[in-house]
Amino acid sequence: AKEKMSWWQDAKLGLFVHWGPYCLYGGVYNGYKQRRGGAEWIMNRCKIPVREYRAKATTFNPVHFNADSLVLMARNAGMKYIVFTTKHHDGFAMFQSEASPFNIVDYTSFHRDIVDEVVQACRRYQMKIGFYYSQSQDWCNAGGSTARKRMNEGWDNPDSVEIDEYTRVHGGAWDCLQYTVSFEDYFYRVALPQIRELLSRYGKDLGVIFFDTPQNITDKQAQDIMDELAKYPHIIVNDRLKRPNFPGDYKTPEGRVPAAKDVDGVYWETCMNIGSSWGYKSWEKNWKSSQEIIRNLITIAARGGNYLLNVGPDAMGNVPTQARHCLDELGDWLGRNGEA
Ligand code: JFZ
Repeated sequence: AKEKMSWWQDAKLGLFVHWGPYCLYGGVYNGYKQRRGGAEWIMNRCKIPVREYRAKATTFNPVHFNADSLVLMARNAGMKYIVFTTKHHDGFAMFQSEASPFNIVDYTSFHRDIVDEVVQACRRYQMKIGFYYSQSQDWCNAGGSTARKRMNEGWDNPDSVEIDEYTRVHGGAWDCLQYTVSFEDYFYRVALPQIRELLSRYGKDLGVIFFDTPQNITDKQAQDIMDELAKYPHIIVNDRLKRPNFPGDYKTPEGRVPAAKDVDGVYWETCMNIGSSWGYKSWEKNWKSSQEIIRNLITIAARGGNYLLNVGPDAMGNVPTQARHCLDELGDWLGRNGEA
């Protein structure tokens, strides 16, 4: 067993937070409900032009956000770590960055460094912190990858027939601003420098890095990230940096509880929504009951895994009431049933 995994294996339960300017749409674009995929994908699903999405992002002003209450919410639910989206596929950094002006401090009038506030609050409450970072997909920084995979599904923007055609012949990109430089350029000018920024600021505190959707990245680029991480040997890395040569430290079956025989003897974590979307969805109807969540936790723990439960704060910085309520009930149950 790897020594660095011991706190993680004991933790069992964590909070996933998907938060960025996509929450301003809440799963609705021009009055049209985005049908497929999580609401954090709205820019891609509805083919929102880069300039338009960026302009929307400048209005991000979540004045109700309070990192202490987020961390306390997790703690009261019995959670031992938080994995926070420092940059999702839209490319917006929730931290100040020299590598791209498209970040919460330099691009909005909010100006507060949200990642820094979350890390500081985690320090105050002995909560372990992990960072989600989209290393390959980046829809607003030039050269970032744009999800070639789902091209043939059709898009959720009813007005997008022309955009669809453009997308089809441009490898998933829907805006000429996405193609002005190469992926190589994006990777070494934005992704790797931002990872360095996060590590140099918080490497000591960091428990986990959660990479995602490894398309486009080369083995050389993945290795360059691993070389940075080698300076912080205590940091745990998931299995989504680059397949198949970078298996990371644990497996991430998503949205489901795997069969016991499939996860025997491996480190694993299931991430799951309380609703049906990772990012905030204003018209969410499918909230899971706390009973379902508790049953999942028990099964996951019995099979030796971790449970990473997700919430998506809204434009003001509030966690939806239904999610909050579910976490309250989870914490109550753990309190009554032996959580130390
Ligand atoms: C990715 C993201 O695209 C999504 O927005 C969210 O952040 C989620 C946690 O991760 O989506 C995935 C990634 C992997 C799988 C499915 C969806 N998978 O392995 O089945």
